[in-house]
Amino acid sequence: MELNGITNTNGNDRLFGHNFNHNNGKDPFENKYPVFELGGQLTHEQKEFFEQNGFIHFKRFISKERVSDLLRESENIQHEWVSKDYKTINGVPIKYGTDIDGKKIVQRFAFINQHSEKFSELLRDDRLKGLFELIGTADCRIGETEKDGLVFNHYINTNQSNYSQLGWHTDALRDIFQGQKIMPMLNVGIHLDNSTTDNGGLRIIPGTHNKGIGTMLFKKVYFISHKPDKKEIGLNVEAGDLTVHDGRLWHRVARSPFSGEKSRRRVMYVPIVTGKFTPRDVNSKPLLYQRLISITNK
Ligand SMILES: O=C(O)CCC(=O)C(=O)O
Ligand SMILES: [Fe+2]
Repeated sequence: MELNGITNTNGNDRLFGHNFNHNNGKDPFENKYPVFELGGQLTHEQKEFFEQNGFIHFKRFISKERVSDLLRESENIQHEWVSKDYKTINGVPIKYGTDIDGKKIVQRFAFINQHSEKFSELLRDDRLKGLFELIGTADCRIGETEKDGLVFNHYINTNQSNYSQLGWHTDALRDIFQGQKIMPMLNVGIHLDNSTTDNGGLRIIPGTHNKGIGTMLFKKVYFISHKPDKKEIGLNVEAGDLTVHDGRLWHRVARSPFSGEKSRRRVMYVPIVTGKFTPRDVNSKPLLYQRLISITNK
């Protein structure tokens, strides 16, 4: 596979677990694409990689201690939402499911930043503003009150889980459902579990972000198709890493071939947006894509 001039022989053989426990001394989090550190300002090399591929991976954005703290905080918020039986947040359906111990859990939180200082503080990190340059317009902002705000995804593969995968999609399609022109946007992922490609996880097709509207609309059947693509790559991430993908990039979340604890994967996303300010509030109604995510992808 061609990836920014790097030949990726990556592993379809590594995708489904053949060498999960014995890496022959290799770092299981190594990737065939270059990884970076996120400072205050992007380097020329980082910008170029993103422009060509539509995604970029930064190591160790936050510490493991901070990750644990955020996971604990999500459990507190989950406890509140489950006990109060909230159905939606700002009109976005909450996805509930069951954990391996039979406990009811939240598998997709929207606007979690509006429910805790720890999450809202994370979005004020100055390094995130450095990413605005990847869009380049003057009015870039973190979508704290727009789209789905800071989303917290919790995938687990059990019989009663409602969320173990997510079909092919681009995030920019949401603008069409909102009746708006497709605007540039970035989706920033903050990963909270270690996740290697042989345990499911994010799959992207590099370079599909700038192939025009036909590719964006019709490359796959939105949210329904789960079939691996010849050109897809998986990302090996550690808890605390940050990834960015262009809103028009095709991606999916593969189900873990394992079940139970080993399949657990928690990752947050926040959009960086530009153009018309479209906040959501308690009176907002679900959009079609929000319903689709909530009813598909078991
Ligand atoms: O879980 C992931 O890594 C991706 C989730 C995603 O694509 C989405 O929520 O739109
Ligand atoms: Fe997505």
